[in-house]
Amino acid sequence: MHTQQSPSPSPDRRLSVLARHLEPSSVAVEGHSNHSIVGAPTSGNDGKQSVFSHIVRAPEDPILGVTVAYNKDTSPVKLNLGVGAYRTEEGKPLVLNVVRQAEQLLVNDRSRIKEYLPITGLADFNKLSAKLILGADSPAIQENRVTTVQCLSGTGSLRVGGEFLAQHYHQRTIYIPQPTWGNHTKIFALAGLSVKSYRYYDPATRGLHFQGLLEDLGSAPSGAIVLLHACAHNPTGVDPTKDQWEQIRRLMRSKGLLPFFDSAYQGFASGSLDTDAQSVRMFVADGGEVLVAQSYAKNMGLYGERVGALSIVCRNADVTSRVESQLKLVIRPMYSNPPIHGASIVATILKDRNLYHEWTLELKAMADRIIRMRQQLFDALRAKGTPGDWSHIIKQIGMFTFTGLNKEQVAFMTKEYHIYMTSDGRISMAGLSSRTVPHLTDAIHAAVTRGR
Ligand code: PLA
Repeated sequence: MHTQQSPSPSPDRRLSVLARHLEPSSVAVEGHSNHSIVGAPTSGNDGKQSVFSHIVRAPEDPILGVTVAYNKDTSPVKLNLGVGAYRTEEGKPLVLNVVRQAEQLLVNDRSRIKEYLPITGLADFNKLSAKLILGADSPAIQENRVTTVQCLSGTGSLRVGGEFLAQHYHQRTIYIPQPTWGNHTKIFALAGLSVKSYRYYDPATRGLHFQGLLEDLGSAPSGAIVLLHACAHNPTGVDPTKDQWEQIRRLMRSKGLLPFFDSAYQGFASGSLDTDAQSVRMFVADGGEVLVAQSYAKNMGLYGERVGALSIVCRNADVTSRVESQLKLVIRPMYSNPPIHGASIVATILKDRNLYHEWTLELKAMADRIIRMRQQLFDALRAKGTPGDWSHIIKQIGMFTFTGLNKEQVAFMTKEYHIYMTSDGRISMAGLSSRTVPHLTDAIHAAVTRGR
């Protein structure tokens, strides 16, 4: 046994231990007799089958698998419009200027340490995140009715919220829009909720199926949870109008349905952080309870840093603090506490007036470029005389266009044009540039006129 005084093993000894582990004829581990391990099903050198040999190969993820296929393609004209990740006009990933500045400040600050964060994450980050989504002057925040916990981006925030509800909420059914982001079903089902859907999109009008939505939520059992996309609905790019949100709110409150907002694109829909938070704020303003999952993946370009937050707005401060105490019990056995770096970047930007302002400009520039891509693609299809009404491309908002192209047309475009997108016909407008619009236009034209 090593004590604090004992010297660490010499490099030679470590090497010999390593060599013994690698040697096929010996599986002995120091301090253990050989025969306790030889012949064990996991020993690997006895010609026996793997204990995992029954495992069947899983399919790739419907969204992230598109990137896997794209990476394997060697064509110089290949184009990835699958995952919703922002690209510049040059087709390159973008690290925001403000993020670079914040990182520099963090590196220069010698007082910064790498200790564990609390289970709930970085306190400043949590406060600022709640303000960002609920509004700086939100009465709910002032009345201490909001608990916010830092989670692993949007996905982790949804999962923690789902786990909390499955353990502590009386109604374990969640209604998700049809269609929705593909991961929603799995996140909530694995959290232990029963997942049902409500009508959302009407393929005939390529718009909101408002009547269907009201009917389905109207017949949901009292207390059911309802997943709502705060803005820039994925994959359809179709959001309710302000009036429609108000009707949804009234219906949900009258039936005691519990809203769970997924806010993965704040600032990306309209270019304004406040406008894109309007739906959430309407539900908080009536004093009722709300859950919100926030992601900084898209609006701060922090995809791989995995920064997000779950806020639960409750009726009063006392309930709120009890809810927070239970959230900690949900988080601790999952990943103990969240990572420090990404949340520090966000907090640095949100609390500095100048950085914050600069961020809003960079965000607006990204949103505007996406909107320009919509116009360019629409104009190009019109100019080419491609059959069909393509006006939905400029009407839809956010990162994606739900083109209406079917599975076969998508497969054709991938095979013949090396254009990669999800099989439901969703394209990430953020992956498009003026340079690639003509190629996409040719592909769409060929796909829809094929066999005519
Ligand atoms: N919620 C919605 C509606 C999303 O579209 C996404 C990401 C998330 C949550 C989760 O994002 P995060 O965990 O990275 O914060 N959707 C992407 C990526 C952009 C993905 O599928 O993971 C998409 O292409 O749909």
